[in-house]
Amino acid sequence: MTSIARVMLSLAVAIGICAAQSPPKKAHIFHGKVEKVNAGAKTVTVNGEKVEGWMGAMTMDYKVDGASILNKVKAGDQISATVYDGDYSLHNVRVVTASDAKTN
Ligand SMILES: [Cu+2]
Repeated sequence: MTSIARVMLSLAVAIGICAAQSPPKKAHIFHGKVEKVNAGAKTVTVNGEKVEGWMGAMTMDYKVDGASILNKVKAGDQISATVYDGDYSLHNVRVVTASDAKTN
């Protein structure tokens, strides 16, 4: 075997091992109402609906996948987000219905 072939083979094995160790996590869609934005802790307190196989209906603090979303949501907003098995943070948060509350 040439040294190039040897390198290619070990690379292929390494990639194969990486892929085997990180199977795609199951995604769920989360719906809830924002109770509070905790800018310091970079979390949002959300009254969430039950997500089968992920979380019951409850109000709790969730981490978000980027701090910028904390400026886009406010108390009273209905949001949806993508969540993954084994990861209790909210990804790709979308405001579904903005709160009527005046924020000036
Ligand atoms: Cu919970």
